[in-house]
Amino acid sequence: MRNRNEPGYEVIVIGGGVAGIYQIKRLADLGVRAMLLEAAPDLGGTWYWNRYPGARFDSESYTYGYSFSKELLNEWHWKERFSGQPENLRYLNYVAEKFDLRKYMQFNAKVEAAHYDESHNLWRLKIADGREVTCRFVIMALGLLSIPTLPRFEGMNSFKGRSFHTFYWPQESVELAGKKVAVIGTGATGIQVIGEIADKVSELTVFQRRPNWSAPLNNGPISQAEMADIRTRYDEIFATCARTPGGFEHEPDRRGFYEVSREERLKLWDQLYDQPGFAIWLRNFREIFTNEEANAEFSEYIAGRIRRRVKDPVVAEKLIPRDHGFGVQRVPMETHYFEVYNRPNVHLVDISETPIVRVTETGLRTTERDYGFDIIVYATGFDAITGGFDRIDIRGVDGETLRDKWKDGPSTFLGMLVHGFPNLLMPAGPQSGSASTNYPRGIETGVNWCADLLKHMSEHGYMRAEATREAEERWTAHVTQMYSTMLMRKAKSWFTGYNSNVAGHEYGRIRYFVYNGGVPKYVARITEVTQKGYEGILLTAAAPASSGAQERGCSEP
Ligand code: NA7
Repeated sequence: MRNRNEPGYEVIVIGGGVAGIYQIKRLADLGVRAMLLEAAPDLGGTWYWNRYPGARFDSESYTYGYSFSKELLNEWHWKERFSGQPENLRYLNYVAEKFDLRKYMQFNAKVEAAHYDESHNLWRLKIADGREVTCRFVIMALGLLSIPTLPRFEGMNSFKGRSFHTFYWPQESVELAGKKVAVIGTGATGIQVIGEIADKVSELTVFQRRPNWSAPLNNGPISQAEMADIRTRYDEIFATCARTPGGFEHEPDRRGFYEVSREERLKLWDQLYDQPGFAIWLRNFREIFTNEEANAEFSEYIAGRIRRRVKDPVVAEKLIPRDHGFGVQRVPMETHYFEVYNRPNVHLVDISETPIVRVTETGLRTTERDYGFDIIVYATGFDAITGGFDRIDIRGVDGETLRDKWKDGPSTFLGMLVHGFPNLLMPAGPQSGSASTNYPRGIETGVNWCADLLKHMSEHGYMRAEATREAEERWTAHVTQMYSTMLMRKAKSWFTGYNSNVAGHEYGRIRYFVYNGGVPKYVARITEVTQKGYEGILLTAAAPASSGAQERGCSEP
């Protein structure tokens, strides 16, 4: 029998999405005794869950896939420029099968608690089925948008039809034909689902509290010949992603907004509007992100586009955001979204004017009237970034809970470590380089860095890694300071920690969730930390039972 005070695994990875899958691959390659625990019945994370019609990448597919294996890159054919959920889940399964990773994964294994046992320098994890597993290192690959949140309307359980959050869209196909459907929420998800189902349902009623700025995705198929060409350019594509602030193929227009004439600006915007993906956001002038006037001028350009696409001028005006400018939050990408409102079976209800007062047995009641529905879809967003952490009882040194430590917002070192929580690593944590960028590119960076840290520790006999308080404070101050120049700081969005359905996440209590310095700066900083012998991280030898931490080395004075 195993000694209760020896870790059962060297590393446990929590979460089997894009980050967890690659993390376990790296650990397997290193020969580390590791296991991955996933709450869902199978792997895939975001792409396991979000099965709503229209769920797809906003990254170009070939920049979203993993870059670590040439063989994988040569084998996989992305069939659409912005691939949809079913294909994305097939891809992740393909990766897991190809590299024989399933043997390291346990499903239906919801971790409820993770407590650091200081005297034995190990983590004790409690799984919902009652098991306890232990490990030296715990790697949190919990996902940034993995905790869906519902409104708190009265009567939600009384509805006799079907209702679900988009995250939990049923696995079996949902009959939409002939149905009266309500969608609540017009964020990126609502915009995708509305565009996709409008012509499949009998009546679609959209309940919009605030409109979002949105622009055409301009998706399209990728032919065999195009894919063959992409394969020859993968090195170049990933090099571009590594060079750009967002980690995408899109490079900002480095001419100054006011250095070019208005005609030049309009010419650029006309071109960008027809280009795929985030070009409209990220190939734009950099002032869009920082300068109110520049942003307002561009927002007005997009408003003009909306007015041209929506026939009813009253509806068009309702679809134009007034409380924020274009691109101060991750831009929802749409496919025929605005044209949907020209259909006779689609109705827009502005719930900022006539709020929903309750859910009834047959539908929804606003301050104005009752609506009858067969299906209510909640596209109401997520307890973003820290939600996954808050749902686990994580306790570090002296029983301090992470939930308490982060109650007013996260503080981390590099978005990957937390002072007081030794040997807890987050390859794509809050304040890391992932959230505001092309997510898998950030994930690979974080996963590799965490794997390299473990390798370094193993090679040098270190058993315990903990960010110093000073390093964490400096990083968090740096992340906070970077918000000050960005219009994003004003956004009522998950980038600033706003969620009207989660107590304490009201607008105005800003949470510094994302690193805004861009990919190259982030990578340069974490590389510098490594090169300086993991500066800011206290690396020590094992802390054997009750003998206290026996410091063998410390990489920072
Ligand atoms: P978002 O962007 O947080 O959008 C949620 C939407 O739901 C937004 O329009 C909200 O309106 C609306 N909402 C939330 N709660 C309510 C209540 N109680 N009543 C009415 N309307 C509500 O989440 P998404 O899932 O769309 O997108 C998340 C990310 O996923 C996205 O950025 C992509 O990167 C992928 P509000 O704005 O709060 O007035």
